[in-house]
Amino acid sequence: MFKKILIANRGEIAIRIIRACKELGIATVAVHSTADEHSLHVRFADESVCIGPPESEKSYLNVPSIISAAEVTDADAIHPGYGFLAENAAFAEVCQSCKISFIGPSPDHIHRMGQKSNARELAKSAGAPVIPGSQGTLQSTEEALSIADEIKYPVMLKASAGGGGRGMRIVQSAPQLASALEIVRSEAGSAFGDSSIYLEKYIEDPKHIEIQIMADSHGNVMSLGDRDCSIQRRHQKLIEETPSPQLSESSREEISGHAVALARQIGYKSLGTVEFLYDKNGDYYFIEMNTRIQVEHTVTECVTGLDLVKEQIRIASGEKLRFTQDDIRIHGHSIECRINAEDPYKFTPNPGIITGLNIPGGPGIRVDTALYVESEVMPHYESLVAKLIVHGIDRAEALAKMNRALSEFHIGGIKTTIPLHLDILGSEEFLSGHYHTGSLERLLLRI
Ligand code: MV4
Repeated sequence: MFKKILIANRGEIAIRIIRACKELGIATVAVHSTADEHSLHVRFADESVCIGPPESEKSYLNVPSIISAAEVTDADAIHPGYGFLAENAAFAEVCQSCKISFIGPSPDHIHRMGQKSNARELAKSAGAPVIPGSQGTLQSTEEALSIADEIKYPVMLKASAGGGGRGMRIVQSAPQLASALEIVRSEAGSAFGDSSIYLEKYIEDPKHIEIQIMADSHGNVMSLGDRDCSIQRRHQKLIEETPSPQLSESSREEISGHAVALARQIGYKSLGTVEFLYDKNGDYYFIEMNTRIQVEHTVTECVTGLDLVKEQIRIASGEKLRFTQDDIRIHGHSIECRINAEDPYKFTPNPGIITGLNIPGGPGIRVDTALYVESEVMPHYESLVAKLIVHGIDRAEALAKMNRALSEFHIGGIKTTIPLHLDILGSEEFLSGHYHTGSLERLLLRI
């Protein structure tokens, strides 16, 4: 097992990782920008190193600075958290060449899944259903026109280096295709330095269902169930829950089976998330695989009773998982609300100093946050300031707990998404469980 882990992140996830390390008896090194000197993650770690000025590019994304911090503190592993360097294959490779363990999958797995057209082909060969579309990347406008003609419009053009909603465009009919292709190509070229594009049939208003998988280096691969992440706006998730309401047991099992088969086929070793779109006919399709610990891993922790960060660290150190698929039981229902420092109806960032804080508690309530009174929410970083997670015996109890906890939650000094969460929880569509990726935008038009 590792003796010392450097956490290449900030905020709630850095604290989450430090907590896992402490329970495993592993020493911790925090890294921080000059703006984060007084942050909780710095205080909670055994040691800390300043890695640069406030801007992410110069600190949390500054690879030489982070590697130097690991070398001077003699850390034997780096946990990247989510965001920042978490899915950067080049960074994972630098760690490897410096004899520092990267807590995540191999650079090759990160790279192969980061190329979304390649991920699609890998899923296809593992037997998972993929959305009708191109094979690999598009070679010409003629090829795009002929595939779209065959699968029928609307279609979607996607940048292979994109993902998570970046570099995508819907095309309604043939006359628009050539110009849309040029636009997506040029945007992808400047945003990702890679202009390869693929094409899929456009699925209208799907549910976003993802499967948490876990695989060790001893051939043990398992599913930890699904999450419904359909409540999103502009590809930012707001609410996640497990199990997904309105998903039949048979679909759940099938989708999980495809996620496990994919991980097994490619020899994946770490935690991972396999994303699917689930359409109005009950058909589902693989879209992407994430190779990091995700923000919403907490709901899976609640219903499985596992500590996913500890398992991720154990896997990276080469340990064998102490349980198999048959040991996994799903208990009750869990929901997470992401509390962002934003104007809840304009979705504009709202940084500031925290003047007061009342954190909800009681049975079945978990709050992951780096906030404290007089701490500062800065404009340099993403606006997630707290995750409120509830766990109940069923969905009705989880919903009641979430309403109760949201009403107790007070964050003074900044605007947050708490009022919007209360609106969503009161909406008929959310209550019914029949919500999809278009539901939130439609709800916002009515309030
Ligand atoms: C799609 C789609 C419809 N048809 N692909 C957005 C994020 C990225 N992971 C894939 N995304 C989508 N891909 C086809 N062929 C609709 C979306 C999509 C979406 C997906 C998941 C969650 C929220 C979404 C919101 C809008 C669009």
